[in-house]
Amino acid sequence: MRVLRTSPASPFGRKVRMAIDAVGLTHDVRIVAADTTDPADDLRQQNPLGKIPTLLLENGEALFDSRVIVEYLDALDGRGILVPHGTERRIAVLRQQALADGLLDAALLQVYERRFRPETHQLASWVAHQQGKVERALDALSARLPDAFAPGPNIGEIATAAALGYLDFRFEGQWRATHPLLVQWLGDFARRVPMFDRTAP
Ligand SMILES: N[C@@H](CCC(=O)N[C@@H](CS)C(=O)NCC(=O)O)C(=O)O
Repeated sequence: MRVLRTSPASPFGRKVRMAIDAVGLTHDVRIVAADTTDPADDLRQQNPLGKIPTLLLENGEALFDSRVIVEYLDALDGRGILVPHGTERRIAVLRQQALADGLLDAALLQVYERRFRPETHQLASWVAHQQGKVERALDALSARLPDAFAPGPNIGEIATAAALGYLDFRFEGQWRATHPLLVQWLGDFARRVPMFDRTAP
């Protein structure tokens, strides 16, 4: 059986768990918790980067990062659910994923700055630089809500939901006050994709 190394708090892990469900593989992938800060966790043997999510295949191969795992799931599935067929749609959805993933990278860097540096060594200008990316990405997501193609959900939608869910989890949902269209979009997504609530941290 395939194994997904992840943790309940990981937004990239949440993205992949939703993607696994979207292609109907939830019961074919076992979730095994990983601790990225623990040198004794065999995650570092499985993925030299020591990052989650990492997908372990039955042939012993390990897949990372989340975008490669999504490509694998999409190729396995073949129906174009995660990444729709047709160049225009495909590129639009992959670009949407890149935007949401980039938002997450910038949010995670802020969390790590606070988590791993003593307060006296934290750089406010660096945090502000990352927060600028988050805010511009939110504006862009709001100005152009993720395209939905039947049957879906596609990876642009899934990655966007994972990113907004992380801002709810780690940044007290402050984005909600300034981005009502995205609030509505996420509510609709959650109703359409039950795995969003099921993977909440
Ligand atoms: N580009 C990677 C990002 C993955 C990532 O940043 N994962 C975080 C947890 S959500 C992690 O493993 N952090 C631990 C570390 O960087 O050492 C992906 O798409 O999978």
